[in-house]
Amino acid sequence: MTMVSRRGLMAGGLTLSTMTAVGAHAATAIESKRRLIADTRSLEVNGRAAKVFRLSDEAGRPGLTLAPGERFQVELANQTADHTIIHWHGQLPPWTQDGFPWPQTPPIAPAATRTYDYAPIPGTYWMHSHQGLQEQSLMTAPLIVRDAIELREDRQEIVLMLHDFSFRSPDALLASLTGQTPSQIRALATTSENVSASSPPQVSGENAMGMMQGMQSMGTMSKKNVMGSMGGMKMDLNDIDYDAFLANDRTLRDPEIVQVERSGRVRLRIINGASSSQFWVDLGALAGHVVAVDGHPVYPLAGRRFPLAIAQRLDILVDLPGAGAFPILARLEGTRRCTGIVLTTPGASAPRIDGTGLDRMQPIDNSMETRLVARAPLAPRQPDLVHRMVLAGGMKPYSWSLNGEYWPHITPLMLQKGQRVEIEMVNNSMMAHPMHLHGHAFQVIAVNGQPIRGAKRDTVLVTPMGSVRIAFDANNPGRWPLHCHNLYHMMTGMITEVRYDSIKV
Ligand SMILES: [Cu+2]
Repeated sequence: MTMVSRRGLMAGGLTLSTMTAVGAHAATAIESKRRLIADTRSLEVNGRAAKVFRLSDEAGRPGLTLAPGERFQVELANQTADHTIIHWHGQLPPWTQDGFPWPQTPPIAPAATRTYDYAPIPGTYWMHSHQGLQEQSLMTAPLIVRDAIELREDRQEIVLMLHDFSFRSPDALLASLTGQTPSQIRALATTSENVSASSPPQVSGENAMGMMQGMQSMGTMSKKNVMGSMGGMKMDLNDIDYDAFLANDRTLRDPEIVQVERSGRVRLRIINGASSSQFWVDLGALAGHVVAVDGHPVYPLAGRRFPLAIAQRLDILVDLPGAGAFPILARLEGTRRCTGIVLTTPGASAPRIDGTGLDRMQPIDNSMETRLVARAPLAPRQPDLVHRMVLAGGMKPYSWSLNGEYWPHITPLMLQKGQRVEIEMVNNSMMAHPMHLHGHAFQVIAVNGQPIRGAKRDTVLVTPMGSVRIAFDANNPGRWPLHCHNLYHMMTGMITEVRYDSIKV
């Protein structure tokens, strides 16, 4: 019981230092399961109500926050009228608890519950539905796993979760992209040879920019909000024109105001939970240091603006320069649109931010990625196995593929337990793809053919016509999705499977 009240205090935004003494024995004090409830709610966005999903703990707070050393012992209750399945994004559970609708792990029926029990890894994670388009309707929440070192650093923790929001139904959004209904899209997946796609993988050498053989499909692309360019070619951004962008469920018309101490020390945990939108995190006048990406520590990287692809997270340490109001903005790539929260010290009033006067943001890129260095890199080792994967597709017709295949008609990437595996992802399209591998933390070891000893992550951006090579140790046998985390790319085919050969299907 003390645990519940302590977490209640934390949600109020007190500095963690006051709770450290309790936190030290919290791990042993917890024996009962956490309860996580999936249900629906009414959310007001810019004065208009919408029905959306909700994932909350037993006290009604979004998602879950686990104490240092606490196991992920959770009972998930589906109180919606739909089947659902929740994925613990970036965590490394056994594959049967990962939350993907495999035949072996079907979705949870309405009114049913499912239990989970695994050792979580610390950091900033999140959870979201992997069922249909539920993620777009905010079946998403933070999953924060604290560790003892963070508690000792005496910083106020501020979670900032981003969403893209439309009053239109997700089905209607998808239909407007494809010109088809969801059932027609499923039928399309069975006739993938009708869709213009790149030729099978023909990567040669390390230089992805040599991958120009798929360029013939680009002449067919046209789009009203085309932005940016690459060598004179157009690149595509922001498939959907959203009604709003949310920061902790609110827009900048009425942003969340977070009380902070004068000269306070904070840890921002920023989660891009948007379905199809990528942002620049903009600290404004503040200077910050990125200390973790996708939950995994990196050597501190200083800056004021940081790219945040779909599904990625950033832990940023900020030391406030005294008293005042400090907006923390998330600015949509390729536009002037933004959302955010405001940190205010006692007595300071929050400024009105309407986004006018802001400059248009460039597309996000991998300029930060190449400067990140993992604090706990993989041991140097030659790969036992290298898979090459071509990312392709376009706006007309709206469909996206991996190695020319469309889910569920795919050929799994096979591997064996104990192998060091590398995957070279080559983007043959004019859109960036945030690629997510379930069940493993990978290290980014090359960007656009340039070798790096980069960050460990679970989601990495592969820029238009660019390439990224990742490495991981095959240490978690199972069936694991590897997919683009743009929901509409995934739903039109851009997902495949990484499968251990020991798994019988
Ligand atoms: Cu994509």
